[in-house]
Amino acid sequence: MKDIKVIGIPFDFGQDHIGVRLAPHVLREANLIPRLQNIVKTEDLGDIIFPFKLVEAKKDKYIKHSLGAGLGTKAISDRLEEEDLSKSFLLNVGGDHGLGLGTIHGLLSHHPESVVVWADAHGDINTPETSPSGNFHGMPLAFLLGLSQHPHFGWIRRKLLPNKLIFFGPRDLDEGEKDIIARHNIQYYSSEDINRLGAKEVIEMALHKADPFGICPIHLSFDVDVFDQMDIDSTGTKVPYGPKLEELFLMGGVLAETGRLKSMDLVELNPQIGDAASVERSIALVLEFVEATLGQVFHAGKEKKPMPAMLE
Ligand code: Z70
Ligand code: MN
Ligand code: MN
Ligand code: MN
Repeated sequence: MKDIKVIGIPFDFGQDHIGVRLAPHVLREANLIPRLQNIVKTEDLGDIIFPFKLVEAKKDKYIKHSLGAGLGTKAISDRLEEEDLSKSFLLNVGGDHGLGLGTIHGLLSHHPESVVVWADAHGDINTPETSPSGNFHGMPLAFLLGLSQHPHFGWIRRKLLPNKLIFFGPRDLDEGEKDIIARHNIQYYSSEDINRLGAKEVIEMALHKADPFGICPIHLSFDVDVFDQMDIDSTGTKVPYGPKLEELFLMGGVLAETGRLKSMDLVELNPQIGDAASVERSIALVLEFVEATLGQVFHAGKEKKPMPAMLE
């Protein structure tokens, strides 16, 4: 890989907070692009444009904003499919986690064998039938695995195999999600597992099971609510008892050092949640994480980057 491509995805049909669509803008304002430029040549591809969420005249039975979510994720997938990613790392800046259906579906056209690490406090694997909320950001994996059908998602034509999916850090799963995860034997490492075994050990074990020969490209779908609620405030659904900060940074580093981490989603940062100081702190943490992880993607084995100051 010789450069980074950044694409803004202000997709917010997956939940009811409006602020997530502002995250690509505020991260650019906080110098995301120049900071990545310090690592390696970085190209900003701009934003994918979505219509604003309208109040629905008639609520879909199971999925809120299902038309926007269906058309929006298709637009994301199509956009990623047409992009030349042969020599680039792709950073997708959301938006809510519903966009993961679009990014991963599009990436599977480039790398059909991809392993997906889903770092999240949640499972995001509800079907419309098991969802307690009707929020699409709790469902993208059910569509990606082919477990859900819905008229607005009839465009889906690729599947992620359950043995290529790894959950990292979940601690707030719905009953229906637990069933699905058990039934499909999906790898699952709670924050308790991570704090007990260590992120390095967990990721190495998980990658070995998903890809014993160590040849598959890796996509990291990073929901910022995987951070403990004490570490991040500006996200819609904070959950306590998250993995330690250092374990999360280590996870990014271990993935980077495989040399196979090719892409990443960064989702659910909401700059309209929290007071000014906590918004600033949340943005700083997210930037540190991206910078540390991509620094290791491009400099693995060359020089050791010091730990970010906030972890010392
Ligand atoms: C719940 C649902 C969720 C993020 C909340 C919550 C899902 N399982 N995901 N916040 N990021 O409504 O399906
Ligand atoms: Mn999520
Ligand atoms: Mn989440
Ligand atoms: Mn929410």
